[in-house]
Amino acid sequence: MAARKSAAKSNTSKEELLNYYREMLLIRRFEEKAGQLYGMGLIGGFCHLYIGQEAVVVGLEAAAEEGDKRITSYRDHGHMLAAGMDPKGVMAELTGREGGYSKGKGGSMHMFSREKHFYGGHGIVGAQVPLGAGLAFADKYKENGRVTFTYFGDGAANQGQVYETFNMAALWQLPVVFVIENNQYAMGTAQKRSTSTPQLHTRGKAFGIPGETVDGMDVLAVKAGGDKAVAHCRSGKGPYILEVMTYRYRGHSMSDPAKYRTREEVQKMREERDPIEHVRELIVQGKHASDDDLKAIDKEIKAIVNEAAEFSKESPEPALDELWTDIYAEEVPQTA
Ligand SMILES: Cc1ncc(C[n+]2csc(CCOP(=O)(O)OP(=O)(O)O)c2C)c(N)n1
Ligand SMILES: [Mg+2]
Repeated sequence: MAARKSAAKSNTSKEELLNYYREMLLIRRFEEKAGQLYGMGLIGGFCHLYIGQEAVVVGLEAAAEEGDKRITSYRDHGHMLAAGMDPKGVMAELTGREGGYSKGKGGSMHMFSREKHFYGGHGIVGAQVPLGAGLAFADKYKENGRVTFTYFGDGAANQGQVYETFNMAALWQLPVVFVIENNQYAMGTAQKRSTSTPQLHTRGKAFGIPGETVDGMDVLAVKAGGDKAVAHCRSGKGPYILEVMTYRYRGHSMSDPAKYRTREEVQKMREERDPIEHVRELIVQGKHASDDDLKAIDKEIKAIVNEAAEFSKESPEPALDELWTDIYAEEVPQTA
């Protein structure tokens, strides 16, 4: 892989780098395994993999504090793992089993964890954006200093409800970081075919929302951008837009004919810009770990993912009477 410069390289500690490596590798291996289970017919319905985009969520989670919230689209497994959700519960939800986060009734796009402040998992393009502002509104109301990361794609950035949300979030100065994961495609449509102004971080200008763009294949750049965005929101200055330039290696979902881009384009990104290889290089260059140490981490991650896959096969299917549960809220949650 070609050597890359990284802005924050010099002052990143060994622990931090190894942590990024571990977290991104967990997402990558988990997603590869999910792809395999899908191929074996163990996962039904939709399944959108996050492979290639790992540095986005790992960098931003490093900028988050305990109690901060996150909400995203259907491309959500990486966000759950980075938020600290249990890989077993996530994988078992993918296979539709009782041990899954939604007891096997939600699937890939519909998982939540109040404990980890992860609010889904949303299949309707852009729908999570106003919900994210709502979460931030609750925090502002409670004056608890929390920030909400509201993730959406470049395609979703052209949705009407995003701009209604920008207006209200700016009007009410809500502590929300709008993270636009610009992977350059919305299903099979390249950004240049759909988008009149491709600089998505400037989309808040009309509402007075500042924004910037960062390299989403470089976890250190994402972390630095995240720190700035979070500081802005936490200090009471209102929303911030962070456009993160990234790339997905796999198809839009598991059923993608992949005719809208060349193999060479994908190959080039994998070879020259891979976010995990990048951190691996920094670790090796800085002599923070030997090849054997890195191999041990790879093994450890593989074991976690294999265990999750086993659990997702062994956990039973939900009982039929589960059809009648979790339909209406039994209590209105009153969180502090
Ligand atoms: C309102 C709505 N319109 C269309 C779809 C079908 N659809 C699902 S994903 C998608 C593309 C979204 O692309 P982007 O926001 O860039 O996210 P990415 O998949 O690249 O992560 C579309 C059009 C949908 N789910 N909801
Ligand atoms: Mg996209």
